[in-house]
Amino acid sequence: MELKLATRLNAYLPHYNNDLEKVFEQLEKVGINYVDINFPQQTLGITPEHMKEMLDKHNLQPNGMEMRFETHYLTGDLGNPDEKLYQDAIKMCKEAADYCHAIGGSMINIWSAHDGFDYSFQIDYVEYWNRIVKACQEVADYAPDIRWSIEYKPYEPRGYAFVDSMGIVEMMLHDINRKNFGVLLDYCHMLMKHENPAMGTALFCSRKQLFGVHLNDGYGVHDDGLMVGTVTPFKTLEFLYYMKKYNFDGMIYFDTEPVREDPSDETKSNIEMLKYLLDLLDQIGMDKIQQIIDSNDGVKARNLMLEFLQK
Ligand SMILES: [Mn+2]
Repeated sequence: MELKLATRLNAYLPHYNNDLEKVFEQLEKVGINYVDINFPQQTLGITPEHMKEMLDKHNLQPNGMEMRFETHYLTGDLGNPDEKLYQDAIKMCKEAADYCHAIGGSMINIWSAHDGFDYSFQIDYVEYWNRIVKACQEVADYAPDIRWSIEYKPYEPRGYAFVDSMGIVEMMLHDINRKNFGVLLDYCHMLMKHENPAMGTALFCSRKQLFGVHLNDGYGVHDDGLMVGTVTPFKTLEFLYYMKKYNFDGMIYFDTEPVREDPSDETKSNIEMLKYLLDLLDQIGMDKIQQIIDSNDGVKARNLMLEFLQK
């Protein structure tokens, strides 16, 4: 599996005076080859031509854009009941598509930070649902050559996020009904929902609906954004197993937050761990792992885990 590796630019920017070019220089040094750009924040004051030039100079491929809805959308993004704000959110996605085209990117990930609710009796769920579906159809048809994805999260910053889980996102994709709409799985978000991340890669990747992955780790309550494989290494191994099995060819983005660590040391650690875990799968062998899964035997599964540790 060819590795398309990206990482959070916001982990780097404060260390480099918010100079994107200096960040790109560092990314190239540590082995990152793809970039996702937060829209609009990280494009402000930078023409697409200049962005493309900076990417080319540092041998970085544009994956695409990550939608970031800020305080203007505090009451909701693509489902906002206020018509003006709703139209603003749709327009922002279309502008992201234009920028994405101009830099040669192919994917836009939507994390709707404010779509959700905090109180009972706060929103009309069916109306809200229909608005999100309609907005997603509109942006998908506006840029049919772009792969659009929804990144769900169970809560934070809202008490309840609207699209919060594997099941809801699949219902949503069913209603959006566009081939260029899929899902981006964020590993930490899945832990927060008590989902087993591997179940997500198996189900979505086998249906060709898995467009991207945010890899990280955490303790399941908050969006910790810890380094890959540090808290739940076996779950990470199983997550990667299904990505390999179903030939995932999208980007793996390290959505980690080095607060006290040097961002480049942290990225190198993420890449090292990812490669090590992928190599472990190869050492044991995909067929052998499949045989163990087929036996539906807890002790055999544990034996496999011990074998991973003994390699
Ligand atoms: Mn994420």
